[in-house]
Amino acid sequence: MAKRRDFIKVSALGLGGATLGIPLISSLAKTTLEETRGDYQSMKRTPTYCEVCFWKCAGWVYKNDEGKIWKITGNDEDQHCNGRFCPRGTGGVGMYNDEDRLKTPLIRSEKDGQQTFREASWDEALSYIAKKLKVIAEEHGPECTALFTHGSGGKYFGNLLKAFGSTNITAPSYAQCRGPREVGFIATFGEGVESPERTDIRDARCLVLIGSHLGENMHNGQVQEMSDALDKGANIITVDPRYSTVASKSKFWLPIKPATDLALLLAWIHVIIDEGLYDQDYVKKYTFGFEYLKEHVKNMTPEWAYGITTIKPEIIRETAREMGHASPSVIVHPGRHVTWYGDDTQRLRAVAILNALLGSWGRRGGFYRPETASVPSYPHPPYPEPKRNWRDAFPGQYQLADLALASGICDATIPTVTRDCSFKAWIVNGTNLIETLPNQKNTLEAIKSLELLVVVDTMPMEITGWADVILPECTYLERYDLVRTSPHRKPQIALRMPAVEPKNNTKPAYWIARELSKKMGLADHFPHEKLEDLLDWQLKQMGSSLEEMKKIGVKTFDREYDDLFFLPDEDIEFFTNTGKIELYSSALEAEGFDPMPKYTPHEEPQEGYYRLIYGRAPMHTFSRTSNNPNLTDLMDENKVWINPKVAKEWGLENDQLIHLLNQDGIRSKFPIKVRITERIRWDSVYMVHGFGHDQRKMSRCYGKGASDTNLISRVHIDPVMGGTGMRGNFVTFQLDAEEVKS
Ligand SMILES: Nc1nc2c(c(=O)[nH]1)N[C@H]1C(S)=C(S)[C@@H](COP(=O)(O)OP(=O)(O)OC[C@H]3O[C@@H](n4cnc5c(=O)[nH]c(N)nc54)[C@H](O)[C@@H]3O)O[C@H]1N2
Ligand SMILES: Nc1nc2c(c(=O)[nH]1)N[C@H]1C(S)=C(S)[C@@H](COP(=O)(O)OP(=O)(O)OC[C@H]3O[C@@H](n4cnc5c(=O)[nH]c(N)nc54)[C@H](O)[C@@H]3O)O[C@H]1N2
Ligand code: SF4
Ligand SMILES: [Mo]
Repeated sequence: MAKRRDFIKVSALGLGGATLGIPLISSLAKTTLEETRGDYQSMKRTPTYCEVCFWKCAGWVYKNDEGKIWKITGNDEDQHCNGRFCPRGTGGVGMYNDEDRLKTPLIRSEKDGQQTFREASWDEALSYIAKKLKVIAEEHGPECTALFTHGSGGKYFGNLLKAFGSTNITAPSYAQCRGPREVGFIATFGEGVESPERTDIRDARCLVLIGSHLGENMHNGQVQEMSDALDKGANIITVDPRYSTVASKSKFWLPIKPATDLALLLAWIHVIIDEGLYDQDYVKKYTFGFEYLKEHVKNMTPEWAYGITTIKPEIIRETAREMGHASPSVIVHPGRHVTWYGDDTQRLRAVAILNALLGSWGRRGGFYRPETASVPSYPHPPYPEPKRNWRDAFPGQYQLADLALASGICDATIPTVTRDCSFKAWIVNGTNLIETLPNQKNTLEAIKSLELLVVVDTMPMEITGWADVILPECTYLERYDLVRTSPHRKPQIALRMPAVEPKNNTKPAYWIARELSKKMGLADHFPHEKLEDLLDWQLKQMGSSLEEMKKIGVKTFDREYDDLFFLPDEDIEFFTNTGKIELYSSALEAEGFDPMPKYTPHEEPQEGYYRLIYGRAPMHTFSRTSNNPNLTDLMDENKVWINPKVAKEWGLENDQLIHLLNQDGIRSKFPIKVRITERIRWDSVYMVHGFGHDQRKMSRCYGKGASDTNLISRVHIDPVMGGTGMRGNFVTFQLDAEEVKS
């Protein structure tokens, strides 16, 4: 068998090797050594899929003779991870071990005139919620309730909410993340990119990454495929104002001026058409609007783009040729967190158009057609028809949004004279909205207008501090969940089952939702007392069983059709109005938007201010891992990256503590250490998202580093689909910072 590359090495890509990789390798290698001594392979193991991020890798949890979790590793059969977990997944056991976890239900109450939480039994907490929801439904209608969710429990609470009479179910992974990408690609190809992304990176000959920092963005399978592609000689073009880890592995690094990517994309389109580098047969056979596009980009030359992007014309031409020569095995990566400047759907349209010209959609080394295993749904009574939904708060707007907007529901919770759709109750499951939605003042105003806020979480995060009732869920290592059925090259399912008993007085979301349904008179919608019963029933219909899945963890099915890629000359009808790939978008035009993307300039920082940009660190996921004992060992605070030229002007030194002050006069709650580096442009500063927690109950991460969300008070809404552009904020420095006392 070929020797497998160690995943950790992948995270140590290039320059990052010196800065990120070494501590990562040494510290993980240490635990791995200790663990191997125990020969974990002979230990008892149970299957799971990881909940440390939303790539959902399937793996095994090994336990020693004392029943202690010893190691979590990947399942070899799993397409998401190919047997290898990332550092965060390996460290997932820290979520279980964290002594700061929520332990029992809590209800907001008053003591000596002060608000506080008191411990409650599950019965009391759930009765309290059911009673409140009933009153709210009688007074305002059940449609006034909303569910914010990110993670597995969403399905159960979603079922409950729909049974109750509300369809306002939303996740921040849309309007704060990949929404514009899905809308831009659906407008072009009639289909979205989905998650995991349908990118055939392993066979790509050229990969273009536009602010998509694979390697720091540690979505497992993609990073592995990128590493394989590099081994096979693929070239990477990275467009990023920051010298990211992947930039160091790239043939070209284009340190673009932030907020100008659309100009670069249009100039690339110009060159590709002008020099005939596009896939002419493909364009002729499958696309609509080529002549309009050609006319549209006629004057968008590299020289034009140079003045906007600061990228030299010859580099724009050279990189366009690089893509053209690799066509169709070239991916202009759609990215994932794409809510940047408010014109994001149009930027992603340009990305989609570029891929269409290069003929990469439906081609090997480009984009494949994923398939998803279909799991039978169980019979339950019909849901009531809601009288209204979140869209009523935005008449005529965001028609192309195919999912509910978390930020939209938040906005529509603040009562105004024009809006009669104000929400009165939120159930928040597995999303730390305070750190997740931009404009914290707005989020808090919405929360203060609520009659009921229920938070289901594992940790005492910021959002729990605002709850009326806190329901402690057990971690993914202590529960069953529905089988994972994500789209991939082959249809596949993965099982999650408990490796250990729930700690303290915590419960799985399924149990919570079902018990609540009983109190609300909606138990008919949860016919299975235990999730295992439902799983076994579903699995048997699919030709497997719970027993089998406990042994194998992952099961792969054959594809229904042999259509991973287009066949040569195949006739294809795309799900667009014209049945073609729309270079000219009829759907956008019908909604009154530009049918072809246009560059419009964005605001620039004033003298003494720098654009605030943010991203991921390989060993953390948003704010959810900041207190994880295993992962804080690897990184326990963020630093603000500042260009040496700027640092010199301000007299800053490495590791000096400073405060950041944004354009609206908002000061970072906590100070942050300076990191002086050539790896960031002089007009921007950079920090990792997920730090600067102000919940004292999280003992390891309280006051460590700064929160980008604190400073993102200005939001540029995407008029097409309502995404929240968050990179139009600017900060300056305040040098009067003092160490935070924990
Ligand atoms: N400023 C800023 N805002 C951002 C981003 C950014 O980079 N910067 N990124 C955006 C993006 S791309 C996304 S996808 C979103 C992500 O936003 P969120 O999904 O809100 O991410 P987290 O902040 O990690 O919050 C996850 C919450 O789930 C809890 N949790 C963890 N495991 C479980 C579990 O098993 N059960 C339950 N019930 N709860 C659990 C955690 O304790 C935490 O409170 O944020 C968006 N917002
Ligand atoms: N380790 C880890 N991996 C993760 C996650 C995590 O929390 N931790 N979260 C996952 C999720 S839900 C998501 S959505 C993804 C997000 O990951 P990605 O979509 O890959 O990246 P972002 O975090 O949006 O972008 C960060 C990069 O954009 C660059 N950038 C900033 N402004 C501009 C600009 O104007 N133009 C260009 N070209 N670049 C710019 C920044 O310098 C930075 O390198 O990561 C996923 N993977
Ligand atoms: S990429 Fe890492 S954190 Fe995300 S699901 Fe996979 S192992 Fe878990
Ligand atoms: Mo995301």
